[in-house]
Amino acid sequence: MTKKCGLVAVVGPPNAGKSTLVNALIGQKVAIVSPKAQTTRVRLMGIAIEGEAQILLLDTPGIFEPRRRLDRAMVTAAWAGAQDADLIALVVDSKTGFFKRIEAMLDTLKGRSEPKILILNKVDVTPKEELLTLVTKFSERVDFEEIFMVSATTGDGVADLKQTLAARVPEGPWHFPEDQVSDATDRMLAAEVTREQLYLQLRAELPYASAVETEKYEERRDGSVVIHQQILVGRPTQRAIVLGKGGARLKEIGTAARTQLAELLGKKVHLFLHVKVKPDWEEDRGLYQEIGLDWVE
Ligand SMILES: Nc1nc2c(ncn2[C@@H]2O[C@H](COP(=O)(O)OP(=O)(O)OP(=O)(O)O)[C@@H](O)[C@H]2O)c(=O)[nH]1
Ligand SMILES: [Mg+2]
Repeated sequence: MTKKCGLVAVVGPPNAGKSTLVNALIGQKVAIVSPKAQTTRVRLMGIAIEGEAQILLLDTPGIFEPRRRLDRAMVTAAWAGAQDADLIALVVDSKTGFFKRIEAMLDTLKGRSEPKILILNKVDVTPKEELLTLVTKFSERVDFEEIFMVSATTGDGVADLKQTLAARVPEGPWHFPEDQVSDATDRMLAAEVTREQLYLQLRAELPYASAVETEKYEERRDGSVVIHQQILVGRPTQRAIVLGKGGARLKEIGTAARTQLAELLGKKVHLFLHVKVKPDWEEDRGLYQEIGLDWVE
């Protein structure tokens, strides 16, 4: 059979479940997920295989009204991700429905020439009637070639969606070896897994302005890996929150991140975390490069 390979840009508002869906389509965790909006900061390519097709899924940061420099860099990265895609998949949270922020996004989408599909996610928590109303509303605004209703967490409708994506990508050789699941390096993955734990364990307490930088990533001869990371926060009070009483919170974050990473990398992990106050980290060009974002003026 002829091989197929194509790029599907997964775009949508923050918290719609884009990363969860990308993981579900791949059948393995490649992207971090949290209840906090704006979890994904950089584009990440996840690689799914269905029969003869290699589907390159571009997970992007949520699209919203950007204000700060970091926000602007994230939204720029999201739209840039749709460039040259064979298909744009708009993912929305069907529970929160149709709102203003989505309308602006639909206007942008309308002007783009790539074929588009709509994915109504989180059907497990949305009444059926509301789904039908949404289908009508969205169809009035943009010419979607197909509309899917899925639940990325229960897996409902995901296999069907995957087959459709496979059928839609063009013929061509595979771009990645068949055992590769994403384009992220282990070093990047390590930083993301720690950031996910920060989000999961601190929730509302967590300062949005935090970042994780991997300072050292060293493979040892015994097959284990030694990782040193810095958690950057803007203020000393935020450092205290991340540390917790007697450093207990940081310890828990470290333990959970290490366990998760060991599982993903398939090797023993020695993880060392440090919290550093760096008030101006959002204005640090070098850091943007380290976390994979382009600097926007
Ligand atoms: N009930 C339900 N929750 C879901 C579903 N898909 C995702 N979620 C939850 O929605 C939240 C956001 O999921 P993410 O995958 O991080 O969303 P995202 O669109 O990647 O968000 P950003 O990266 O911030 O733009 C998480 O708490 C997920 O567990 C779903 O199908 N049903
Ligand atoms: Mg995401």
